[in-house]
Amino acid sequence: WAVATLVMVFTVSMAGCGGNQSAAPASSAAGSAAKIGVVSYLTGGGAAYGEAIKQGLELARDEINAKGKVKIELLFEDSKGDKNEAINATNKLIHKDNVVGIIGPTLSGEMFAVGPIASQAGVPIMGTSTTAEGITDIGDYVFRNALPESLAIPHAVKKAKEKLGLKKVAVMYSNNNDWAVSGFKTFEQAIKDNGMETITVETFADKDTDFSAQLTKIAALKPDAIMVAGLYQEAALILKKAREIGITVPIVGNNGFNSPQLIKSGGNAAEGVVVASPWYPGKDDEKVKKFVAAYKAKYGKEPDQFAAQSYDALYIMAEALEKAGTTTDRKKLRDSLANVKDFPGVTGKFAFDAKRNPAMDVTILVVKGGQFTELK
Ligand code: 1QQ
Repeated sequence: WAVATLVMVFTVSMAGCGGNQSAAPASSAAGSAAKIGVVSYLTGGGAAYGEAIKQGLELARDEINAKGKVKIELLFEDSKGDKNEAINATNKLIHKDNVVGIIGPTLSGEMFAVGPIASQAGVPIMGTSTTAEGITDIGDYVFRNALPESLAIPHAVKKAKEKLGLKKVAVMYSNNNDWAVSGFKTFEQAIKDNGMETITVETFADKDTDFSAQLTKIAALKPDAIMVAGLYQEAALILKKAREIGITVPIVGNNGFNSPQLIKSGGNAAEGVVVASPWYPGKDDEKVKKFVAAYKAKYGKEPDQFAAQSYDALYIMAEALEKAGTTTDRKKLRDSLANVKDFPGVTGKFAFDAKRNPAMDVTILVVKGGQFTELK
């Protein structure tokens, strides 16, 4: 109710400001920068996701602007991982800043909250990390270059079963996070499809810090592995507690595990973690090497998956703007985005399918020596 009320109040107050139109009001002279809004999880517990996303975008923006074709201006808004903050940020970008398109938000739950607003206003919005089931079903203006977990998780589960000889597994997921709930369902299906058995399902919530009850129960059941759908904050604590109480079996994670922050917070307990990703910085590919070198030069560290996906996302937006021949027309940008094919990104060759989801390759990673390495 609170959300619905907020949206209504905003819509009414903006009624005189010319919202809900297909083109962003052209306040700019021809040839000026395209305004792209960014809604990202920049502060709070999951800020390492947003920080990587911001850095990837800023590097791409600087490179694109230096090339002198389409110019991009990025307008960042912090969602703090909160649906209401994401809604306010999206409304501001659409109605006040008059952006031509939006990149973000970071969490699938946030996209379920703001995707309908952008769609209704006719503003293309592209998630770079929103991996839950059903994201692009929100509407024709909703895109993602994030690899959907319906594609990633089955690969991770299959490979983990083959390499680690799994038969019976325990599953844990955050039940107040839309993305983790979706990930849990995808895990369950993949476990079934690979002929394994789920011997228990344990839930927790985002921001929980004590996982002893769930893990003590799991330890007594002696599974061959634990599959966890959760963000790195909770996942790192789960890993530590599991190892502390003597659980030594492999742990398979979903997209939340793809941040190096999991390894930083989890330390030794993160060793052996398995996760699927479209990004692998050690890939023998010229484009990847160039990106990794430029990122390291700018930020003094290797780019993670979230940085790589946002870097690609801005290039995809820029290409779509260039092909559409506009910096302000939201409808033209949407249609141009929908036609992006064979884009050579650092996360692989990229195209949107008919439902504005990406078609791309997956690598299965395992944490070894404090690093993500390829599980071969
Ligand atoms: C989602 C995710 C998260 C791990 C992003 C940080 O994949 O919410 O869809």
